[in-house]
Amino acid sequence: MPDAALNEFWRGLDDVRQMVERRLDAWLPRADEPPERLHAAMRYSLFAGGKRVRPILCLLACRAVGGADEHALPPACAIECIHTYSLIHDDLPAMDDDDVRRGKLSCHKKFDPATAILAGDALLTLAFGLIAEHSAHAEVARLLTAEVAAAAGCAGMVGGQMADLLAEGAGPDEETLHFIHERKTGALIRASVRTGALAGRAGEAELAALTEYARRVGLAFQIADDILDETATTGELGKTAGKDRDAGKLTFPAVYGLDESRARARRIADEATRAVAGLGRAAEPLQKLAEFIVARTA
Ligand code: GRG
Repeated sequence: MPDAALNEFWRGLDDVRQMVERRLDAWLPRADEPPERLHAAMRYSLFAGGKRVRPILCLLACRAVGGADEHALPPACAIECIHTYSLIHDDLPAMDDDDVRRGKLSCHKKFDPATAILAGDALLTLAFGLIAEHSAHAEVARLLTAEVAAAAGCAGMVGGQMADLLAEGAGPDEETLHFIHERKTGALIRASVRTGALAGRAGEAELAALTEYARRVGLAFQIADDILDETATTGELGKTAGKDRDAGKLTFPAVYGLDESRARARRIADEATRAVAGLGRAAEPLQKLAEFIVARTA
């Protein structure tokens, strides 16, 4: 459970969250633009109430290296579009088959499976358009495109999802667990931090420190997610609780148990905090965010 100061810090990020919401709203096709059903579905899932952890990481990483928010907004919004697409597709009957997401009906339940597939496809494609169109410099756009493509594709999130599906019911296996988590969730979180740093024109040492931070935060985030799946309610999570265990998923609690998983998450968050200590006060918000991520209850 986060303490009062951590909750206060999380609420204090509302300004960042609202900046991202406004920009996503401006950059997405309007719901009354044809084909209205597609645009309505994209907006329905994108504005269904996500925590915006990835855009926040991107903006805080950019600030940590002295960059302007404006430069981080294209990758921050692009990554949130990709994250939302992954949730829409993950909820489909052919994947995790879930009716609830972000506390609302999942996209294919609100609309229909074909619309949900297309809404996900369109969000993924739009993401790369946002980076190409709104990045301040062509060279930065190139770096961001490569970073995001690697994180979202077969070497990252999609590959992790495939490995996750293949591992269902296979029994506890540490190596496969790490393989899946580094890709399925870790890759996009790592890209959130690294694209923020790249957009802010980080130096080599800054980028290396932030990459170390990001690897650990990605892992800590997923461990916390695995723990919450077992300990929180569907109401708290806004998605069906207890599904991982029921589906025989390879999770941290399945391999290490709940107590050891909690201890590992805290240890990894501490390592994340130390990784960016050299960046000084500018990195403090990232350090607090690492702490919040493992203490969160939803
Ligand atoms: C379908 C290509 C494809 C990939 C799906 C991300 C993913 C891969 C599946 C989602 C299933 C899942 C529970 C993943 C683990 C962690 C995770 C990504 C949780 C959701 O992220 P949050 O907590 O969600 O940031 P909000 O709604 O706050 O944005």
